[in-house]
Amino acid sequence: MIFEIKIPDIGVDEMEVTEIFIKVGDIVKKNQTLITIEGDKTSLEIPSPNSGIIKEIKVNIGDKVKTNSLIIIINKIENILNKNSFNSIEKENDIKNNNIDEIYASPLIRSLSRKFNVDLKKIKGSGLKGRIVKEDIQSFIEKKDINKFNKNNNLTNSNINFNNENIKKIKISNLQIISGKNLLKNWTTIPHVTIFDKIDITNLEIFRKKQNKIYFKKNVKFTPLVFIIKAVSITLNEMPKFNSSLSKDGKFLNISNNINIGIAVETKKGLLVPVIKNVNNKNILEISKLLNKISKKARDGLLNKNDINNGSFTISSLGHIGTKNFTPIINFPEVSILGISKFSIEPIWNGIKFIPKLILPISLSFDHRVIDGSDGARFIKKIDFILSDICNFII
Ligand code: CAO
Repeated sequence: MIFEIKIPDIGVDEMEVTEIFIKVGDIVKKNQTLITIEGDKTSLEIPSPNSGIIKEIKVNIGDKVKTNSLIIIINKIENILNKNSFNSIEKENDIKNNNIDEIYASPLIRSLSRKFNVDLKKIKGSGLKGRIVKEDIQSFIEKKDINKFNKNNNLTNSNINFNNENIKKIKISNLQIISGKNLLKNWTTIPHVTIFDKIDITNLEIFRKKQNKIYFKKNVKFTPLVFIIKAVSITLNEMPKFNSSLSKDGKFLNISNNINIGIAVETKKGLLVPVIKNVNNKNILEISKLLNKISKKARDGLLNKNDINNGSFTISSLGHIGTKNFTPIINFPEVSILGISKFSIEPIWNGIKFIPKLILPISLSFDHRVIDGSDGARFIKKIDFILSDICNFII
């Protein structure tokens, strides 16, 4: 008997077919995975509701499917075979299919394997009953990358011996491996321009110290970054191009209605970028509390997905360590990032004499496909204007 297999209720408008595990003529068992479909946030395996022989496959990889879309037609097995012959054909089919169904991996793992171009057949699963888990993929990629690196640098036949007893090997954390890949991609695919400036924050520092005295008893401490976040938020409101992302085809800009500022936080495992959401609706006290909360959460390894998603602009501050300046890398899909270095007293000429001023070096990297140098300069000047006269902007 012919049986039509349709997409069950997927709860979203449509999903994309990303894997097809069977071909016409294959014998499938009840509950055997037939295809995988993926949406923005999830990936689903569609199992066969019956045993049977695949008669027709109605979809191709890349097709969009909806609830009730017809995907496969099978001949139900009871009608053409008795149980014994099913068992023997089933065995033969396992061999013919190279046991593709015996790769035990969740849809998430299958989706990860496609993302990182990993052949699951080459991985021995370390999970229950040989199930492939995330760590298996990570260590596979790690090994592959080390081999590739050695090969590219002609190290396989060792002009440097990595087993040499004088060399200490340090394992790179998984976070660094993943963020390293993103940094490389962002650095090599986004045409960065970085402009540098110095901002007079003498008045800001006087104001900050005053505020810190007032709030001392409430256990609140404002670092310069809190005011910088506020100044950036005001500037983004006026110059929304900096709060956007470029469409895949590069033909239009998606301007974000929310000003969600990501803050680069140094943690033991590597750099993390938690996001303070809707900064434009927050005062400096709220920003200060949120900055403390998310940076602590990041350092304690407690950030969840909601803490790190939907950023629209990033700030990276190395001021507390003491750099003169640096070129921050844009955090895709954002189009610009602000770097903060260490402030110090500098002699500034006022037309008559040199006077000591507290000067903060900042750097703005932006995607030159989206932002012109002149707009970049205007952005920095606006931040300069706000920070030099902060009281007027926050009170
Ligand atoms: N110049 C001089 N001193 C500065 C400063 C600056 N630009 N910015 C901060 N400071 C001071 C603070 O005032 C504070 O000093 P006091 O205790 O005397 O007031 C001290 O440095 C420590 O500040 P902080 O680090 O606790 O707080 P913050 O708000 O400045 O920064 C955070 C928070 C989470 C951004 C920061 O701790 C951090 O992790 N930075 C790392 C960012 C990073 O690694 N970026 C990557 C760059 S590229 O890879």
